[in-house]
Amino acid sequence: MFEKVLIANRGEIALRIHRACHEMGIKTVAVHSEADADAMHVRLADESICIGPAPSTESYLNIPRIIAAAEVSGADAIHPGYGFLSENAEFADIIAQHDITFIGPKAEHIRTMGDKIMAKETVKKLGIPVVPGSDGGITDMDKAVKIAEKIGYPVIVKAAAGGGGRGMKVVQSADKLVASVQACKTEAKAAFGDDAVYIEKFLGTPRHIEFQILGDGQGNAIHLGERDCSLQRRHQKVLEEAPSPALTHEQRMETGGIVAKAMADMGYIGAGTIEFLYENGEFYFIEMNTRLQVEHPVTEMITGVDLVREQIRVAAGQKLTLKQEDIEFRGHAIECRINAEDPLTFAPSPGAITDYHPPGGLDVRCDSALYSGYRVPPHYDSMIGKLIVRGSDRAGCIRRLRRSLEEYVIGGIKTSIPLHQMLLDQPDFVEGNYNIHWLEKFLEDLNKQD
Ligand code: MV4
Repeated sequence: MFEKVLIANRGEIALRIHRACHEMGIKTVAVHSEADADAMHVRLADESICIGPAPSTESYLNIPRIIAAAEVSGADAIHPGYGFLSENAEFADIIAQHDITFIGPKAEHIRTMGDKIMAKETVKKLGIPVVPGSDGGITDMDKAVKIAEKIGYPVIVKAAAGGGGRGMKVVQSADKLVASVQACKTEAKAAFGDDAVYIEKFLGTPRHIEFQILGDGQGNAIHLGERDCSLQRRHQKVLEEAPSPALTHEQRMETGGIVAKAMADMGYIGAGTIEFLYENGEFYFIEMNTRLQVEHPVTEMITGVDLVREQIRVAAGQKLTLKQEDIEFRGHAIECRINAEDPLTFAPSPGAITDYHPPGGLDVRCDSALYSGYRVPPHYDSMIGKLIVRGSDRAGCIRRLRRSLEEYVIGGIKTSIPLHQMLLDQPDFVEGNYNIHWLEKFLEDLNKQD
C-alpha cells in the first residue's frame, strides 16, 4: 500500500480524499495555489506545497509543478479528484514515467473515453446499448445525409472531443444538416483542435441516468447501481439521487450487469461512470467518465462502499474484494450541490463566510471545505459543498433533506440553498416526474412570474 498520497485538487474533494487516506494509514500532501493558502485541505494534510498563483492554469492544471511537488515530498501516488487533471491521459502517462502511481484508470482508457467516437465504438463492441447514429466520424456529407435519413430527424451532431454538453448541434430537418455538420466541425476545430464529429438520433425527453462501476484491471468489475442526474442547468448538475425514481430493481441489475461485464472485459481499473440517456424504458450510452464524480456520495450512502478507498486499493494493485452479491441497495439518497451563487440569477457570490453551521443527525452528510472566517475565492468553481441525505425510502429522504436544508447556515454569501428548498416543494420533483429539461423549464417559469 502507498505511504504518501499527493492530492492534486482543492475544496471538498481534496478533504474527501484526505479522509480516505488517513483512515487507511496513508499520509497526505496537499498542493495549493496562492489563493488557497488558508484552505481547509491545506490545514488538514500532513504536508502542503504552494504550486503557483491563483489561476488554475498556473497551479492545479500545471503538470510540471505538481510532479515537482510529488518528487520533493516523496509521494508514491497522486489522486487527481474530479475536474482539473483527472481525465488528462498525458498527466497519467507523465506520472507513470516518474515511477509514481496515478490513482485512476490506465492512460489508454482515459484517452479512449475522452474521444467520444472511440468511446462509443468501444462500449458498443462490449455489448453496451448506444444511441443509434453514425458508427464513427462523419467523413463525407453524402454519408451524413444518408445516415440522418435512416435514423430519422431530429438528429444531433456532436464533436468527438466534446462531451459534457460542449460542441453539440440539434438538427431538425434535412435541409439544415450539411450546414450544421460544417458549423459543428469548424467550432470543434477552434475549441478542441479536432474537427471530428458524429451524428446521433436526438432523444427529446430522456432522463440522465449513470451507472457507477469499480474495476481492478485483473478481470473483476462490479456495478454499484445508478444515479439519476437529470436535474441540470446549462449542463451543470444541481441535484442527484440514487436510486433513479424511474427504474425497477430488475432494470438496475440488468443494465448494471451489462456495464460491469463490459468493464471487466476491458480490464478497467478504478472508479468509472457510464452515462446513459434513458427514454421509454431503453438505455442509450452517451459518454463514460473515467474519474470519481462529484455525486459519488449518493452511491456511497445507499451501498455503504467507500469509493475513494476502493480507488486507492485497486490503484495499489490489490484485487477487488467486493463481489456483486455483496452490494446491497439500502434506501434512498439525494445530494444537493451547494454553490456560492445567487439562487435565482446564478450570479457568482464569492467572499467571506461569517457563520458556518452544517446540519447533522442520522444519515446526513455534509462534504464541504468551508469554515467560519474562510473566504471563498473568486477564481474557481462555485460549488462550496454538498449536502447528502439518506432515508429508508424516497419520501423519507426528501423529508430529512428539507429538515437538513432548514438547519444549514452559511452566512456572508448567497448560496443555492433556497433554490433546493423550492425544488423539494415541487409536486413533479416529489413524484419523481422529471427529465433533463425539467429544471430549465422550471427556472424559465419562475422568471416569467416576476
Ligand atoms: C443528447 C441529447 C439528446 N439526444 N444526445 C448533453 C451533455 C452530453 N453529456 C450529452 N448531452 C445530450 N446528449 C442525444 N442523442 C441531449 C443531451 C442533453 C442533456 C443530457 C444530459 C443531461 C442534460 C442535458 C441537457 C441538454 C441536452
